[in-house]
This record gives sequence, structure tokens and C-alpha cells, in this order.
Amino acid sequence: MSGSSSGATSRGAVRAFLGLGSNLGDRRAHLRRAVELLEDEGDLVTVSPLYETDPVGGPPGQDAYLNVVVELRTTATARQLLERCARLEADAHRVRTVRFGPRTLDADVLLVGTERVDDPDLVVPHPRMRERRFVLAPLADLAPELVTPEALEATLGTVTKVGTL
Ligand code: GSY
Repeated sequence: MSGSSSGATSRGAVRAFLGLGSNLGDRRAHLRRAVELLEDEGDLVTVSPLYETDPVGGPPGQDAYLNVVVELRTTATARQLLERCARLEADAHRVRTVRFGPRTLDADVLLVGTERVDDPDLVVPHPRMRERRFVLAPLADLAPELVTPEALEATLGTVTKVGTL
């Protein structure tokens, strides 16, 4: 079934998490710019440590990514956050060419409170987040109660904490 449910007809602010990644151009600058734009919206709570991560999927020979997870306290819905992510990617002049290929900025909606969405263009919680160490490692830094050590151990990919953005 397609649709969305947050378990309530109206709601206050919820805790939401977005994943940001870059492996093209000035990776740190792309991530910083995205975080600045999120700060302008007024609902950014915090940014995880910065990770350098081996590419997961996509064509061979891609450069390493820099990844962070950001936490919001927001009244925005998952769909509104997807639109915000699309604006961040457009601002970074992301051009969609190769699927899973190198990108200036990738912004994904990971979790939005208890909201569940199962639409063709948006699934929340993010359907692949629990397979990806580049998502779960920074998410565990911000919300350890959401990521057990066993869940982190079960993820794919190599990640290295390299400081802060
Ligand atoms: O889905 C996000 C884009 N992406 C990434 C990423 O952000 N980091 C790593 N390490 N691998 C990735 N593969 C894809 S696609």
C-alpha cells in the first residue's frame, strides 16, 4: 500500500534525521553549504562528526565520500523534507547522470519521528539505511538508542571518523 502515516492527525515538532554525502569537487564545502542552508530553516539541532567513507554501490573507481548525519527538531513532514533535500542538491548543482555515481551532494531523508511513508519516490524510514555503515555510524553518534552495536556491526562499508565539519 502506498501512503503516509505519522500516527496522528496533527503533530508538534518531531526528531528527524537527514543523511548528507559528497564525493565530487570540494566535498567539505558542499556539506558545509548544505548545513548552512539547513541552519537558515531554523530547525537544525546538531551535525554528527564527519566521516570519510568508501563508496557503497555505484560504478567502480569512485572517490571516497565525506558523510554526515544531521538532526532536526521539525514540524516538517517527510515529504517536505524530501523537497528540502532536493533544493539542497540543486543548490550544489548536482546533475543526475549515472545512478549511484559520483555526486556533489546527496541528501536523504532517513527518519522523521514515527512517520512512515511508502510512496514510489519516497520511503521513510530510509529503506537502505540499516545496510549502510556510512549512515548508521554517524546516526549512532547522535542517537545511540536507535542503533545497537549489533546493528552497526551488520552494516556494509568502511568508515573513518575524520573530525567535524
Ligand atoms: O545514498 C547516498 C549516496 N551514496 C553514498 C554515500 O553517501 N556514501 C558512501 N560511502 N557510499 C555511497 N553510495 C551512495 S549511492
